[in-house]
Amino acid sequence: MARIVTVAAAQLGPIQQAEGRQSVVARMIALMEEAHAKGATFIVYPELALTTFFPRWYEEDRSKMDHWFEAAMPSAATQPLFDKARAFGMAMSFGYAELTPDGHHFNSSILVDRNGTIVGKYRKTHLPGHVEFDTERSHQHLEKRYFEPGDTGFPVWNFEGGLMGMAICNDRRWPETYRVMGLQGVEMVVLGFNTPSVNSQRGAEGLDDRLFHHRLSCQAGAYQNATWVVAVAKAGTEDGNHLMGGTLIVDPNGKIVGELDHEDDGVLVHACDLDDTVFGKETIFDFKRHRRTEHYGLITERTGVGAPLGR
Ligand code: CDV
Repeated sequence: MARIVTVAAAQLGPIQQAEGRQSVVARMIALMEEAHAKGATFIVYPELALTTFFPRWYEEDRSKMDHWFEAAMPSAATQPLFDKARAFGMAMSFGYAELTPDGHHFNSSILVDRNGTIVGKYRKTHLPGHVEFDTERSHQHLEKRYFEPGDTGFPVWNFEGGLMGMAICNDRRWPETYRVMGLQGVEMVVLGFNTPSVNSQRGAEGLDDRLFHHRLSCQAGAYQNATWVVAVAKAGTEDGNHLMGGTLIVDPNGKIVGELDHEDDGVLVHACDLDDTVFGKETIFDFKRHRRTEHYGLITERTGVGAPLGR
């Protein structure tokens, strides 16, 4: 029997700085209602879904940015989202800025089961950007200032009848992200992103290139690990700063089965058969038979580029 996960990739349009959590949660609930009407049982929202992409704003005193973070989850503002999900019997995943009780700051995402229980948490590993204000850039990207690198690694959970993993935005560009989950047999990777449509250090790299790199990364990760990938954008213009769309679902053969073509709130629903992962996992990407770990040491021994091993 097929193992179907009917997933809704729930793209959010722009969230301005002035928009409060309550309003955003109402938009997320509207997307959930649409997803439910279209038969979805699992809804995936973007990275930092509850707020504007605040790491674009420099603040000398970092503690003044704590108001963008959630000290509890569910919080008062997000409780209605959890309630609606439970009423629909809808599993969900979304990203938010997490402030832990002992004062750590992470860019996090969670898996919530159909009963509204948080069963998994992932904290973003590959933080892009910089720590200090950079006058050379067309816009700031201060994730390294406001977040610590995640401490979770890339776990995979038994969830919705399959093996589920999470990643966040920049993580999708790194093959290690998918492979660590691939080695746990992952069948679906869900991820959210906030990607500026222009490279802040190279203005010539615009929307077409950014979308190309995004698709390339998600498709390669899916194919090379025989997994579904569900990638969800926060898109549109936030206080004058444009984020690309490109919410999409990739099958385990690396093919895009659906992609949104706008930058507003919207859902993309697809019935994903987790058994479609089997062929790739048992043939060309049967890791046990084909991987040669004796030659992969540099991947964990070195972070940056070092001396060549040949002559
Ligand atoms: N939020 C992100 O991680 N954004 C990065 C940008 C800065 C390149 C991304 O990989 O899309």
